[in-house]
Amino acid sequence: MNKRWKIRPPGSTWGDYGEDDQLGRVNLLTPAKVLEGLSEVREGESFCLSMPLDFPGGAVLNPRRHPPRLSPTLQDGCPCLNFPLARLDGRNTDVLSDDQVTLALQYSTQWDSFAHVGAFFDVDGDGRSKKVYYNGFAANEHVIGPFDYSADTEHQEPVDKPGGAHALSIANFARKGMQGRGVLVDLKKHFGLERHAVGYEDLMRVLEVERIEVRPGDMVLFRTGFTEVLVGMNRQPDIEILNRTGAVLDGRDERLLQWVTDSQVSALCADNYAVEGLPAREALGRRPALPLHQHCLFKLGVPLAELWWLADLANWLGERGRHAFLLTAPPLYLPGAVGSPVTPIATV
Ligand code: UVW
Repeated sequence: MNKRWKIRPPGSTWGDYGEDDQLGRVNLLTPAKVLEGLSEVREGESFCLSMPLDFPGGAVLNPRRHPPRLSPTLQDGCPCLNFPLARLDGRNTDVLSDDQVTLALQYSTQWDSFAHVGAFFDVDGDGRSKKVYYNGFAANEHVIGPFDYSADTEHQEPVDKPGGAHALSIANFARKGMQGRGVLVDLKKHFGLERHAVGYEDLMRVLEVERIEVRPGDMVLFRTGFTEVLVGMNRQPDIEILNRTGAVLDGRDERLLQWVTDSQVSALCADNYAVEGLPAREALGRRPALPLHQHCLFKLGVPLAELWWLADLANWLGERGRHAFLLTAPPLYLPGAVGSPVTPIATV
């Protein structure tokens, strides 16, 4: 019996990769998978799949997330930018600059860890739902915040423990390396720049028409054109336009979710805001607000990545009728963090 759960969510992979597993489908990024990615490298050309991290600009895409603020560190109380070390010792010839940043970790091109979205679930089978994350890691036991919030009242208890994701943090993916075979699906080519909810049928048609083979362990990248429109707004995003821009996965399409399960992809990455469409389509009764996030991050252990820059890679591959490449996309090795900026590199 597992220490943290007796009952796992239906359709989840909890326990499949070990009792204490924190990598989920990322386990499929094996040495063989890295070699498979390497075998897709034919020209040795590399593409940076990140936007500059001060995009989107402002806080309109998500009011919780603000642009990075850079500042110099302090050297004896003096901002350390262009600081002559001769001020410390007259013989020194050096000039020193050294800085720091306040950064919302999911502001721009990013990875979501499994600590990003959990759910209420009755892991003990005693009729009481608990706040848990992938593989039963528990809120305020493993993923610790300043308050223990209750769902249906204003009630909250302060938590007197060191905060952060002590399990499931983004550091797990950094240590793993996030390298393997990447496959790009160009949804912009098929659905244009208008908002379009891509369901199972749509996706199957694109994979078939493009003859794209998605193999177990692949990291799948969806190009929608969203960041292309966003970057064109030059850090002054127009949210009305963006809310109507680009394809999004339909997280309420059960067949699409089943495809994510059955295909055994190791990660889903997109150039749009949330991979899935938010708000998701209406659904009756109690249900996740972020259904694809819940399916991937909570149930399967499939990381999501968002706001990637895919235009250059997609155009290059498209001109050559190619879809696969070596993807190398480690997040920051930042223990305790829920999300992370990333500078993914595709090598073709
Ligand atoms: C949300 O909070 C909506 O998360 P994400 O950036 O993963 O879409």
